[in-house]
Amino acid sequence: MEQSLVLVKPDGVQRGLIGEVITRLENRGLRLVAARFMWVNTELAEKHYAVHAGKPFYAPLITFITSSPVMAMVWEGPDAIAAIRQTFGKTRGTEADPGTLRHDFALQARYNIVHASDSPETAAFEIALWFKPEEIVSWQRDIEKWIYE
Ligand code: 3AN
Repeated sequence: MEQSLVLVKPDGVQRGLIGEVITRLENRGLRLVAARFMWVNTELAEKHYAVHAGKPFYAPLITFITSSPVMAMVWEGPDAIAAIRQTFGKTRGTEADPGTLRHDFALQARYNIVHASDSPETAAFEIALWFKPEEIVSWQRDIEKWIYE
């Protein structure tokens, strides 16, 4: 099983899209294993986006992610990282495939509703940054026997 950090970012929270994001991931067959609704402080924001330090969009990105609460979650499932990124679509709303969350709800790059880990290495780093090991819930959905081969 693969795990991914998922954030419903300030724009998604303010637009009332937490339920939409969760519904899409539940419908896909993925399993929620951790969740926390929270304000992000600058220290956490800078650690999370450290790979983007120095890029032109870095400072506004830190301001944005700390501007309103976020819904932080960990989702799990077979090929969860690829599945979630496919469900969310490309970074920029106008480049995201029709039917993806970002296509359906976003236009540009910064205000793109969600974050999802982009590799197993990134996922391990991000999950450890956002959650304590004891906050990850180990469980199974009974329906999974009809979804996971
Ligand atoms: P993704 O969230 O699709 O993995 P990343 O990791 O490349 O995208 O970028 C992290 C975040 O930085 C994006 N979610 C978005 O909020 C912001 N971002 C990325 N590229 C741009 C850009 N060209 N202009 C403004 N914000 C950007």
